[in-house]
Amino acid sequence: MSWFHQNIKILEKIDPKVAEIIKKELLRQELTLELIASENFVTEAIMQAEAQVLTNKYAEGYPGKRYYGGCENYDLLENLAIERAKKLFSAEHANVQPHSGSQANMAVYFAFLEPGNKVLAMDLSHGGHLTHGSPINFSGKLYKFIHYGVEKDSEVLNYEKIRKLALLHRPKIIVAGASAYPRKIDFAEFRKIADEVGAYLLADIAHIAGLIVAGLHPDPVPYADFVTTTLQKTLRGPRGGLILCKKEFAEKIDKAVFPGVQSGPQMHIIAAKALTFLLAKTREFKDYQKQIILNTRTLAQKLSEKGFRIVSGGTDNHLLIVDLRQNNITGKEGQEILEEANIVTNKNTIPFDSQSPFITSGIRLGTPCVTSRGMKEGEMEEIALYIQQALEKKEIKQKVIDICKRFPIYE
Ligand code: DSN
Repeated sequence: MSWFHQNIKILEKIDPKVAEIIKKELLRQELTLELIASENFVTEAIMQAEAQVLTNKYAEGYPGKRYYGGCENYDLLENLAIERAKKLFSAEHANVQPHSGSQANMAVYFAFLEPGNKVLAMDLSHGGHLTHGSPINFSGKLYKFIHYGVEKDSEVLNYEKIRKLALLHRPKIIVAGASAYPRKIDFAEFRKIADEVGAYLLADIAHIAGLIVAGLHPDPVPYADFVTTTLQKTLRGPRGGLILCKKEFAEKIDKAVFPGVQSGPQMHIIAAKALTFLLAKTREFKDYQKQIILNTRTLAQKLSEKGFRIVSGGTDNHLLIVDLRQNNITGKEGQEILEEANIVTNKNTIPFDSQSPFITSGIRLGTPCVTSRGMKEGEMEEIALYIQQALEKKEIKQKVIDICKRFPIYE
């Protein structure tokens, strides 16, 4: 009997309804091609770390300075996670408590900005993130964000234009990072701009953290004052956040996380974070990240050969954006048609999109999940064909199920 079935036995007896939904979800994950760029499949070891008695404890504060008794094991655990994070990223200081990437960003803003201060960040519709100043997010409501975007023709960042915006607006923080940008980000260039205007530099590497620790993307740690990330994407860890910073900012960052924006840390998640940092130092992890890049490049190339327009002409990382305008369907329709064929994607704006974020003109595809299943370039070629055939409304669901069965997630 598999690990999964053994671990759900008690729940099945006590709450069969919830257990049934979880079992249905396992089947959905096993039988669909998951191409959402921000998702991944954790190993059973990560799930074991998350599902432990550590969930029972309040450990507000930090190692050696807790507000509750009985925290000796939590001090050991949090110190272990902190030391591993610092070593993995070669960072001076790490805070492993943020519950999410949004809360990690919130803590940095809270530590170094006053309401109304200016921040320069990437436009959400060009690939940025909600917490980079969207007017419907706390960031855009509390602070005055100015946005840079990509160029209309090349669809890549123009650092000279970003510099000019920085000189004009003199932001207090510059945010470098994205959730839908398929190209490399030049953090050294961002540092120069930040220095010229006296701004702090925040690198939000939530999407590309795995590639960075594997040495496959420029590293922001030597350049940025603060680096934030999630662990559940390319890092293949639990859902949660992390902040790295220079030693001189450590106290302010720690105070901003707790008691500034959070109370009790989720210690069971911190156990899984510690394990993620350990695994990310292995040769297997580096090979996995290399395969993500090979797979994404192959998927982009094969789709392009089939006539699809890929935003910016390709990809350097784990994701690509497909512009569906010439296929006469919106991103929303594309996502829905693909889902009918068990291919899971998300609709995504393309730069200068005329459609709303709810409709969009594109879809975002990423390969971390299918790479975790063991798929390689040959399978990417198959997937590109299935995407084309599904969007042409051909019946290919069974073929998608067959390829998924060849690459089980949890044996
Ligand atoms: N929702 C994540 C993404 O899909 O990129 C970012 O928070």
